[in-house]
Amino acid sequence: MARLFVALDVPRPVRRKLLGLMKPRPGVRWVREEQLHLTLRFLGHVEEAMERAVRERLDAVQAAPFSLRLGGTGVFPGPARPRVLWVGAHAEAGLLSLQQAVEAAVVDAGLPPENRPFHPHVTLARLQRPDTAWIRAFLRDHVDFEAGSFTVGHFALYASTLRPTGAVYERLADFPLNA
Ligand code: 3AM
Repeated sequence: MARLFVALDVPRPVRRKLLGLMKPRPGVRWVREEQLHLTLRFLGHVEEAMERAVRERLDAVQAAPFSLRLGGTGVFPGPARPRVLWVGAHAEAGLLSLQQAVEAAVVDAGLPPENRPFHPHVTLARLQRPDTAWIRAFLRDHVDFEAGSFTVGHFALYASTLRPTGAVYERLADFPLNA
């Protein structure tokens, strides 16, 4: 059984801009450059047969390439209990229609629907200590942060393996956008 998710890759120039935010700080576990991504759908642990069905349905997704702009920063679940520090994605039509097509594909494959709202973001760091003063200052300093725009021409299926040092992601398959 693999722990899977569907995500967008972040191209190198945009990753470099995100890396520029990552000043070492105790209790802040920054995401490694090669692991930066925007999750479209977390699938959880799935059996091999279900993984095959999901891959088939993802292969059949019809969606056009679109432009995506990353900017702004925030925390999950909220400022009172910051656990994840992220850069936002502007929720434009292209992104939302791909996310909906991916959702329909995985439900069609037999997985239960996601009923939580989609908050498009790229996780920058996991926060191991509630250093709320530092977080507040970071969010204030980066309120106008822009990481730039890029064209999304594919999405990917990833496996996530949980390790004591954090999750390690492996790209399993690429799905081009070509509608
Ligand atoms: O895009 P990010 O890095 O925020 O937090 C996990 C990560 O999201 C999320 O899926 C991505 C790849 O692991 N994730 C992990 N467990 C999850 C769960 N039970 C989850 N998302 C929703 N439900």
